[in-house]
Amino acid sequence: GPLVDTVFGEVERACAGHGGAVRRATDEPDARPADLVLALTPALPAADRRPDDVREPIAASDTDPDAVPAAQVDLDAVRAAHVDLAGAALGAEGFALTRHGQVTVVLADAPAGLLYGLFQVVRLGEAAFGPECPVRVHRPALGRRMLDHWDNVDPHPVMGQVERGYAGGSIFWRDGRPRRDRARARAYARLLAACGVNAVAVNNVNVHATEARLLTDRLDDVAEIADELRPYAIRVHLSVTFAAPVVLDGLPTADPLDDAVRTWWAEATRRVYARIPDFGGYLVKADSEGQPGPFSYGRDHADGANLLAEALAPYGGVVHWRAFVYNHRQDWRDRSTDRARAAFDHFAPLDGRFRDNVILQVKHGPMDFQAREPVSPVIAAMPGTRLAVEFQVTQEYTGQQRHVCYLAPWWSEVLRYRPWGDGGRSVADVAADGGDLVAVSNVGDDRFWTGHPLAQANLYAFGRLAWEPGLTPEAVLDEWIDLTFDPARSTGPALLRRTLHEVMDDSWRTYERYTAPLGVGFMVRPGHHYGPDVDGYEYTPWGTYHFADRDGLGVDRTRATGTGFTGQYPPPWSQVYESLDECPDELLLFFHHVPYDHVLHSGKTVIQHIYDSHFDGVREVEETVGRWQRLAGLIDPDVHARVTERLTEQLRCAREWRDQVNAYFHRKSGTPDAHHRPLH
Ligand code: GCW
Repeated sequence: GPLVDTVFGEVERACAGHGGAVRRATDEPDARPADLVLALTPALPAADRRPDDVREPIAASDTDPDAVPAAQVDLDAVRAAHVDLAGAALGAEGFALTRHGQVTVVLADAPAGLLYGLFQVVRLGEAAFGPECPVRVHRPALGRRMLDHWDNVDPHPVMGQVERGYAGGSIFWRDGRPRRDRARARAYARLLAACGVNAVAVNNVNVHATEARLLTDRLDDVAEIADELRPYAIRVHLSVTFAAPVVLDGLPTADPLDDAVRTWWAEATRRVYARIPDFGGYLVKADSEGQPGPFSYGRDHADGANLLAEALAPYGGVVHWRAFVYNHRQDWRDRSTDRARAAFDHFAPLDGRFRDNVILQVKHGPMDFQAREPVSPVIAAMPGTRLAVEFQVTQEYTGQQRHVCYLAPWWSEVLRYRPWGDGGRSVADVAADGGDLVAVSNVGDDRFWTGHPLAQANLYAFGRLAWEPGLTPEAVLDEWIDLTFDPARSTGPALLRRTLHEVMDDSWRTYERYTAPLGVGFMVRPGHHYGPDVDGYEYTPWGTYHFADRDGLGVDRTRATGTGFTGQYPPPWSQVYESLDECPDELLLFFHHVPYDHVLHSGKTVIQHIYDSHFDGVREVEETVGRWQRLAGLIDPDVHARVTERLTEQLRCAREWRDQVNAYFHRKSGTPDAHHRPLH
């Protein structure tokens, strides 16, 4: 099939110019259909290789007299020897990587497994061909590892081609049409498969007029993209508007319980599958930030999601139904409404009512992709519902791909968090149990894919953590460094690797230090969300407040005296967050309103922490700028120049954050800095 063709294409490409040869046993008359074995031997012994031979896996070759040509490997013997290793079925995507004599072998039950196995060989590079090659079975923890593109077909007057996109235009669409850059689309599919991503939503969750039509008369455009992604085992999903029957076909209602509406969705969905048989399903943002939804008809979100699920069920499709539902027109004077509560309040009571092909897609935090938030309590509240946890790879609130901000440590913390305390299941376990990991893409038509070249690491890390949530952020970064910069070929491999770790490992915490303090969030410029504006959202309808006054700051979300949000968590966290003594410092102002002289676990007062962390954060960016200079000459000059240019802006912006936040709290509190630094 096409996937096996892809694998062979990849191997042929790797062999090209290395004297390698590829033998495709599956083409032979006596081949059995289930024989998915990829056997690879290096073309030359390591000692004889030129530097540019080192990277690629080489299939069978007769240029090395000592190497056993992969083509001569006895496949039955390989299977027999490794049956124990594979044990249970490898599944649709799993593979076993092993060594058979001098031959590196990938075993798979299905073609996608072979593809992922090949990429694992590429990841290991030279090591895949030595005796130290790690022999093991790989199966993805999460069955669906999905990227949501917030891409518009017609550029939006405010948001442009990509909503919250910081990497140029859309990779799929340009000025109302598909881009039709096939090579680029293929290269993107290959990149995603190499990261482990297997599903993509091709348009923005805010579905405007043109994009609504992708479901019907513009379906060919979606099919075109599906054709490009399919050879790399990636399925296409579509964001649809809940009002589709009304806006596309003039039905009088989109009421989910109306028979004509149900028939409409059934028919529309039938046509989608007739055109795209492996279509993944629908993604829906309903009753959220102005998007239409079931509330308009007096129905709830289970009614809404089940309507689409019913239409998709005959074809095996799924609905990703977003839980990002809150009142974005709240009165800032109303202290009883708490945006953090909204998703739980709307959805937890519906647990058990969703059809089994509904996946409720929950942002990982209760607010909105801030640099620090607690884990959303919805994740622990819906045992009878399939959940997808949503991350944001695009750096809307984390520096917009102008700042270095390696997000894997943040996601890793979230995935390891145990909502029921030590010994209980983790967020990764909950998502793996019938659910997904989903992220908002950070890719555009930028020549480095992601605007900031180092932001590629976030895309890579998302895919890798979705495959294997237990990977450490440092290990993932090492993989990315190897694949991207190929230190083995550089003249300063140790310096290159060390510097990239120094620049990136802690960059998320650095970002946190110079922006909003102690989990309080926002303080960004309204609208575009870049740069500091402490009171920018304070008196707006968006529900994102810090409540700073002359005495203190933070949001009281306790049960005792606040909004009661802490009660949405199961124990022990309901108690930990409620308690001023137990609440972790980094989340203090998310859960509590405290005086400036409140003493943190760190021993510092809140106000002194604000000053210190902002000075520290900027100093760390200054160090990053210096470190990056050491890499001049060690990496591609264009990449180096692009990052240098971004770092200049990051430093400017970090200083602006420091000075605005420090000046603001100095003026509010009247408390001087213990170290007498300028507060402005
Ligand atoms: O963070 C907010 C963004 C919106 C986005 C929304 C969402 C696509 O500012 O641009 O809309 O979240 O997640 O739906």
